[in-house]
Amino acid sequence: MKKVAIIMGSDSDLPVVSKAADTLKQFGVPYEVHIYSAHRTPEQAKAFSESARENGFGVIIAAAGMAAHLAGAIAANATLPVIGIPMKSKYLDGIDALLSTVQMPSGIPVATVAIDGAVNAALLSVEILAVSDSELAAKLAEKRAADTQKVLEKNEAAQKQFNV
Ligand code: RP5
Repeated sequence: MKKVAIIMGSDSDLPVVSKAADTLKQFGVPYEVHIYSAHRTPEQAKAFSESARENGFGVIIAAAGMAAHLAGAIAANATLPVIGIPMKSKYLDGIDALLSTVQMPSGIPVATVAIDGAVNAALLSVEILAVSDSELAAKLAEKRAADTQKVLEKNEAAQKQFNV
């Protein structure tokens, strides 16, 4: 199976981005975590992106905050699907990173998830890999069904508590 790369701009992103790793682990999808910054380590970010396909990756998740150029810079140097996670920061609540990540020019796509949307970034990665992996697709269907069941149980509990 292809690996997912989880790249983040700083170790300060780890508390949120580690949820992507946890989610991939639940699906048994192999992944690697790296800290590369578009601004602080541009050469390393470029080298990683350029060699990602030959190194066995199928999807790259890139998380960054503030003037978040990481996902775009990685996408510029790779033709693998790149999923951007805009990270919330203390000044502009992540709107800065959201706009920096989502507003890519034509030709260099970045699939951007919600601010701090690490779980969805991982799920989208699994969905991409599951296009050609029926076992993984079955695991996704199972998770959807389990999630639906949880909401139905909460609905039932709420009805018992509030509806006479
Ligand atoms: C971005 O700047 C990082 O992705 C992080 O979200 C933000 C702040 O980084 P630190 O100053 O905490 O290292 O590049």
